Amino acid sequence: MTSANTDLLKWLNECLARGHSAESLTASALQSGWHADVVRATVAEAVGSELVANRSGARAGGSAVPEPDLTQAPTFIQTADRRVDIVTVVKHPRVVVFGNLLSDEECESLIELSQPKLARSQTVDNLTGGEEVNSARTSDGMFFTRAENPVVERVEKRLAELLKWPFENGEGLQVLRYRMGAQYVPHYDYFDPAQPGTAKIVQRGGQRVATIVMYLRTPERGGATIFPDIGLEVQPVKGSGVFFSYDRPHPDTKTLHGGTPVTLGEKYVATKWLREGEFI
Ligand code: PD2
Ligand code: ZN
Repeated sequence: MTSANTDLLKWLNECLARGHSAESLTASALQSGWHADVVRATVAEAVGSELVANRSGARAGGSAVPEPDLTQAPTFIQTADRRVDIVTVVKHPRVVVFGNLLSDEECESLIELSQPKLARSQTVDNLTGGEEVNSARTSDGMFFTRAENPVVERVEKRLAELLKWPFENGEGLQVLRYRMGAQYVPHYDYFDPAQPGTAKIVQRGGQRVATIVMYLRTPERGGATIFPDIGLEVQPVKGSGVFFSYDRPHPDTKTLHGGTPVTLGEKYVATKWLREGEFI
């Protein structure tokens, strides 16, 4: 049996930690001239150890989940292009509030680029697996495809690195606009396994395992993201974001969350949902 190569293993581990997928790294290694058997053995070893590392945050029976590296209790994480602040950390549910996640220019570009497609928000219909207008969410929304434009791609790459989760496992970025009075009643972001439409939805990349809601415009009043099970309220401050993960599609993850009504001004967010596997 061919064994793993130490240099290649080191490089693979670094790239996986930055959010690159095993598939794209395999292709790069082959292109650089590594022997296919060596690549296969080394990727298998790197992916195996990555799953073990990621699983340390998951509970028995749960999936591996995205997780920023907070092992040294850092006050910030330096990504390739931005120093992101760690503002608040909760262990269970895993919630991390990031400051300085997006620049003002990125927030404004995302709002501007979303305008042509903004329409009354739709949520996935659990019964049919299709989409429907939902009275529980009174915002307007649209989806970008992954890497649809350079700003979206830059933000998505930053998130992959920050959360140590493959870029390819992310759904397209969603932008939501909440006008005065608009809200998002408390819900879970995972797909309910008891619903008949879920089987179809999870064919594309598996379950959702984490969410990051990024604030693009600060309303003057209201619009907090709330976690009723733990009494947490995150203020929607432009450029910051709230991340939370759920290692199983179950209320015991305590990830019930909602957006309180905007009572003055207007709130914009961009939400990124992360799947277990590649979202095609
Ligand atoms: O905009 C929010 O605060 C919010 C709250 C709950 C967004 C989402 N959920 C979401 O996009 O899933
Ligand atoms: Zn949500």
